[in-house]
Amino acid sequence: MTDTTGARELATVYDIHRSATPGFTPGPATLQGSVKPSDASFRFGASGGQFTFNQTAPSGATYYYQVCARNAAGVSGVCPEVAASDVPLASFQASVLLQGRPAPPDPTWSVPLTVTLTLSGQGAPAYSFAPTTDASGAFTLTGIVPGTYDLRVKHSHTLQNRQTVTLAAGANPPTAVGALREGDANNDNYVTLLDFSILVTTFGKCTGTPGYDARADFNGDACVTLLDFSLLATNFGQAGQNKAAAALKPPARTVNLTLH
Ligand SMILES: [Ca+2]
Ligand SMILES: [Ca+2]
Repeated sequence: MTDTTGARELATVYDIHRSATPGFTPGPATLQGSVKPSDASFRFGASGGQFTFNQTAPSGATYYYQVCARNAAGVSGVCPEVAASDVPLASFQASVLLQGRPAPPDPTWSVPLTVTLTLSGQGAPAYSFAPTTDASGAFTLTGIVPGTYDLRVKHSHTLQNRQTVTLAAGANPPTAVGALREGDANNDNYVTLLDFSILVTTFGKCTGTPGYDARADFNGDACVTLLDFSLLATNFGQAGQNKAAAALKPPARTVNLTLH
């Protein structure tokens, strides 16, 4: 809320009241919280001073909020009122393609992912999810404020895919994220010699064997074999899709990978 009335420097506390009835009379029963000058980011006495008051209210109704200024002399007789209603939220199903696995549906297609949604033009993600795909590589995200987002999807040993999605309120059409490229054993969003080194160390081993390192099991069959090496070799030298990390792209070079 923005304080646009005069004499704001006289207020020492703002009380926030809520009711389901418009034009209600604020009192102890309607008080939801108070904001004081010491609260972060609120500049008392400055022109255009703002503060934010977040509250999760029961769904399905419109609520009316009043903000009353208060100081040692008492409570202001003028308490501006605003109405707040449910924001209709968006949901959508997305699916990834996973490399080196049997045709779906197959249990090896069920994997944990790191998924973020970032509002276009923003730096920090608005949402972070950790879904597990079903046996066909699909997952569903819900509870999202409609808008246009950068969708980023990564598995711990694949490169990241990024694309723009525009979400409307309610269920949206499915989004195909595409193939997540395998080979990023150390999860830095590049397939480099560092990943090859991890694979070499655990090559020929299966789960349960001392020294087995699942980070190099790119095709999810619980062993590190030539199949995994082949996936790494296919994607070697590539980087994930991530505008923010473009400056970190490693120098181009040619490397011959040989396993003995
Ligand atoms: Ca890597
Ligand atoms: Ca494998």
